[in-house]
Amino acid sequence: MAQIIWSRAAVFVLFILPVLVDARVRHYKFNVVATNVTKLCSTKPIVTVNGQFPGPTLYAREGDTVLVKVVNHVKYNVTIHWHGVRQLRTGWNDGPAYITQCPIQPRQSFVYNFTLTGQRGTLLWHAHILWLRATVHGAIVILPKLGVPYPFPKPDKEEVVVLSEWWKSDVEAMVDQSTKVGLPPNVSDSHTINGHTGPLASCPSLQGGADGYRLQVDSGKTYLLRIINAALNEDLFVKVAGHQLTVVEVDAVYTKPFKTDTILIAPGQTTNALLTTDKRAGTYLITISPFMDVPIPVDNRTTTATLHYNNSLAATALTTTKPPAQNATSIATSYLDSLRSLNSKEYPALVPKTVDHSLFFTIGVGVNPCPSCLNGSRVVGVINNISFVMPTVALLQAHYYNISGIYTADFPGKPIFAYNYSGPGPKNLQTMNGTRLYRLPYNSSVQIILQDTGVISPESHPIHLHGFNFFAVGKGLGNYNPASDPANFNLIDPVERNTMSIPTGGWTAIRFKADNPGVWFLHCHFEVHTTWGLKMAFIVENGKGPDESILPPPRDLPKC
Ligand SMILES: *[C@@H]1O[C@H](CO)[C@@H](O)[C@H](O)[C@H]1NC(C)=O
Ligand SMILES: *[C@@H]1O[C@H](CO)[C@@H](O)[C@H](O)[C@H]1NC(C)=O
Ligand SMILES: *[C@@H]1O[C@H](CO)[C@@H](O)[C@H](O)[C@H]1NC(C)=O
Ligand SMILES: *[C@@H]1O[C@H](CO)[C@@H](O)[C@H](O)[C@H]1NC(C)=O
Ligand SMILES: *[C@@H]1O[C@H](CO)[C@@H](O)[C@H](O)[C@H]1NC(C)=O
Ligand SMILES: *[C@@H]1O[C@H](CO)[C@@H](O)[C@H](O)[C@H]1NC(C)=O
Ligand SMILES: *[C@@H]1O[C@H](CO)[C@@H](O)[C@H](O)[C@H]1NC(C)=O
Ligand SMILES: *[C@@H]1O[C@H](CO)[C@@H](O)[C@H](O)[C@H]1NC(C)=O
Ligand SMILES: *[C@@H]1O[C@H](CO)[C@@H](O)[C@H](O)[C@H]1NC(C)=O
Ligand SMILES: *[C@@H]1O[C@H](CO)[C@@H](O)[C@H](O)[C@H]1NC(C)=O
Ligand SMILES: *[C@@H]1O[C@H](CO)[C@@H](O)[C@H](O)[C@H]1NC(C)=O
Ligand SMILES: *[C@@H]1O[C@H](CO)[C@@H](O)[C@H](O)[C@H]1NC(C)=O
Ligand SMILES: [Cu+2]
Repeated sequence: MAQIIWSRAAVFVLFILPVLVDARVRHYKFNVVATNVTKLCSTKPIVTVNGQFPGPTLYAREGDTVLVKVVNHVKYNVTIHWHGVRQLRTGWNDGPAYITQCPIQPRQSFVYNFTLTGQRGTLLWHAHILWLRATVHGAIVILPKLGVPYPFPKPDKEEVVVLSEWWKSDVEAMVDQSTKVGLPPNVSDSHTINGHTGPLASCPSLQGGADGYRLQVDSGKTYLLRIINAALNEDLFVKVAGHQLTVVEVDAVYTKPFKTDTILIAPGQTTNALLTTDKRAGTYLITISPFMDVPIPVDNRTTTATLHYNNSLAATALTTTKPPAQNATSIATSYLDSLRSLNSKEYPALVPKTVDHSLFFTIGVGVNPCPSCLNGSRVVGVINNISFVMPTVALLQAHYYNISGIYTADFPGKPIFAYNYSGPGPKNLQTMNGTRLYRLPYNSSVQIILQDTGVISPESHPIHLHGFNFFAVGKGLGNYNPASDPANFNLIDPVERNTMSIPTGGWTAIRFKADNPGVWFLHCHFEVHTTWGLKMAFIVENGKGPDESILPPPRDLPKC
């Protein structure tokens, strides 16, 4: 008993007070294992790292080198992606299977080795193969360099809040089944908050959320919540009854602080927000609920947690709040419109002012014949009408070693023909497929218009680019107009991030500087769409300078 109390205390201290010395190497060991997680109210084992759900938080400071030894003890092939870590010249350690590495096979291991350069804040790590990231994920906390303050009042405490989705049935079996018959996979059975589900009919002890996640706070303090959306397929609204949240950072980039009573967070995104406990002592409801503004099925359950003031009496009433409507587009839009880079002297927004490569990508779905499918056809995910075919050799290896026949570097920079993109699309919904990449010279300035299509249905897609942060310089509804829309671009303080949602039936313009040589994945962070082929990759060539080439691969890089 004493042992348990001691170890809980230790975990708590570690959570809120990571005491880290100056720039150095940090070692972590990730054992990928099958685990029964009792707080999920289930005896079905799930794949975890070190038996934890969510997995361990990786703490480091800006400038640190991180070495993570990943040992695969499960029956699946595994890779881990350090989502948002720039991986300057170290693309071998990025993690997406068959893009930058072959998977770590059962009983094998691999040491990921990367340095955290020019980034500070919260990111996440997650499996990047199959649907394993459903349960194989956790936080990355990058503290500022020693002695460098936050550009906002120092919080008294910090708390990692990982949001996720949970299926009662085995996730891989469920996805295999849906792929076989050509139907969309089932939506999840609950959202989770730090591994706790909401109230579930199948689990009486969790009724009413009594055993759900509880954030214990003292009065009169400021907490930094490091919120992560590790869900597979859902944009989520986050609310805390009676409290406003001050957003200060997204995707490990500081923002201009702004107050909001609702946060919107897409899969793969992170949001740091300050919560001040200046309300009367008591218990306040926290709600996590989906945002989906078209009739596409989602897990529409609201998962709840509670904020408990320490000095409140046991009998204090619960202050509740109503989550936003599932289709609350106006709340989503006004939240997204408030996000701006901090753009201070210390943290400038280095927005590319000119464009060398102007790309136009349509993002959506198509329908291809599938004789073995229930319907005789199946929905595929496409960018510029191409459904991406995963290679069997990692693309970065094929690029580095000049192995031919793995990919072609002829991804089209714009659609083959123009149509009313945001309308229902052309009559013929059939697509192309292929392992086609787009080649970018080192240091070129790139603009991509990400245009949602209305094929089957318009939908907001969270697009994630590996290896870079980008600036979201513009957005709009309907079709992008190259004649009039650029005049409204924000080239001063647009939000800088690694994952950005395209508005439903609209477009987003992003810009980045291709200053990181390697092969870099761009894909929808809804796992269902990635699985269907909504992905592509860039080859960024080496530069001519001494530090402008990709480094040689690690010796222990897994083989296919
Ligand atoms: C999980 O629980 C089941 C049922 O109680 C049990 O058979 C199995 O051995 C457990 N697995 C692990 C990895 O503990
Ligand atoms: C990690 O990578 C760096 C190069 O980026 C290299 O110098 C260092 O030796 C590597 N460390 C290990 C333990 O492999
Ligand atoms: C999908 O959901 C349906 C309805 O809830 C259920 O009957 C079915 O078993 C689920 N399929 C899988 C593979 O879990
Ligand atoms: C709450 O009160 C207990 C007992 O007084 C104390 O140990 C703890 O640090 C307080 N704060 C929180 C956040 O639990
Ligand atoms: C949630 O979705 C289910 C299944 O699609 C539906 O039956 C139910 O009415 C929905 N609930 C709400 C509150 O929209
Ligand atoms: C949102 O959904 C509700 C039903 O759940 C519907 O009554 C309402 O019209 C929808 N609002 C918008 C703006 O589509
Ligand atoms: C089957 O395909 C038709 C034609 O593409 C489509 O309208 C229908 O929604 C599909 N049904 C299912 C269950 O996917
Ligand atoms: C691949 O080709 C490039 C350009 O032709 C060459 O510079 C490089 O040395 C080759 N790499 C390998 C590993 O053969
Ligand atoms: C494109 O489609 C949308 C949605 O159906 C429609 O509102 C719009 O008028 C169409 N635009 C043109 C130019 O046809
Ligand atoms: C997509 O590609 C297919 C196959 O080549 C073609 O039939 C179709 O017209 C194309 N659609 C669009 C929108 O480019
Ligand atoms: C896509 O590739 C598969 C084989 O991988 C092929 O059967 C199918 O016809 C292709 N579809 C199109 C539209 O080219
Ligand atoms: C694991 O990866 C290897 C290398 O790509 C592949 O040959 C093997 O089929 C994969 N195993 C499974 C179970 O998918
Ligand atoms: Cu998508």
